[in-house]
Amino acid sequence: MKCRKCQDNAVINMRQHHLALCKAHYLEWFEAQTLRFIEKYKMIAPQEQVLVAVSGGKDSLALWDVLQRLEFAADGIYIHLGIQTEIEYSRQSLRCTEEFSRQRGLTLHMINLPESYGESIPEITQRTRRGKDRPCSVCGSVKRYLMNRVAAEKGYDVLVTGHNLDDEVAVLFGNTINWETEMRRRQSPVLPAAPGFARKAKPFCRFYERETAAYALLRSIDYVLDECPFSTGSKSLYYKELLNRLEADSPGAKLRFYLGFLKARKNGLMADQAGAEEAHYDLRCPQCGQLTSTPGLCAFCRLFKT
Ligand code: Q46
Ligand code: ZN
Ligand code: ZN
Repeated sequence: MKCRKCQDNAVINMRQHHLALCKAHYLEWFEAQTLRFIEKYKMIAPQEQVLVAVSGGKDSLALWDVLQRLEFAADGIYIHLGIQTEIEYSRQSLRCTEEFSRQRGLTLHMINLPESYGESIPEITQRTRRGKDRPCSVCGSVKRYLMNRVAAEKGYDVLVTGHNLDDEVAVLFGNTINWETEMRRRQSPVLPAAPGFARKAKPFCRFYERETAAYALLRSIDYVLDECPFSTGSKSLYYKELLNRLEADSPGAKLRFYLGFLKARKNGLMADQAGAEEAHYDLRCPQCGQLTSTPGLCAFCRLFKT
């Protein structure tokens, strides 16, 4: 297979775009597409301060790399979750993240959950008996809270995450077949800022996972290869498998599903697009001062209430 642009050997063939590219042209295409999505969905304005949620995985490190190449002022935030099973997931992902930021001289904010709050994610889950063996809901709310707080306290304009098309389509599929209309209403490439909360954006939401993986590999980014051990057996992995089968039979199906959703959204199908999930957060947590939607302690402080 030859590169569409220069006739060198192609390193990737994107069937959904009818496009095969060599290494140099793929890297160029990937950066240009990222910028196009950022501009199209008004994710980041040129002078804004960006905070990248970094996990040590391919998507978030690739995103930080591209934003830096596109000359956005992008710092990183990493949350050490204390997930130390046999693969020592947290230690490996921290190593990749720290090396990445050190090599490029980038600013990395770090929060070490066990050190700062005395407990790891699995320990909080066990003590609070929330989620049984699956700590993902506790983990998700802890990460959201800490990232929102750091973004607000340090004055970042936008918090970006490395969610790719496969992630977004799996969430959309789950929310659709379960009729989670409220969740679906909030799914968007960009969520506007609300008082006390930075804007949120997903610049990779239109890239297939294999495209972000190819970018990370071709740029020789050293990322953590293992998935978090708690992702095994999750609903979202199951949806991804189903959607992969659909994609194999019908190339481009995932992208069409997602773009169709965005079009419907734009045309007002998701009525009352109130915006950020935090739009109704108008009360303050008496303990940490963070904005919350219900009276009393916020969800994060409630986790640590003994
Ligand atoms: S890190 Fe946390 Fe994920 Fe691991 S415990 Fe679940 S939510 S799977 S992105
Ligand atoms: Zn080429
Ligand atoms: Zn609180």
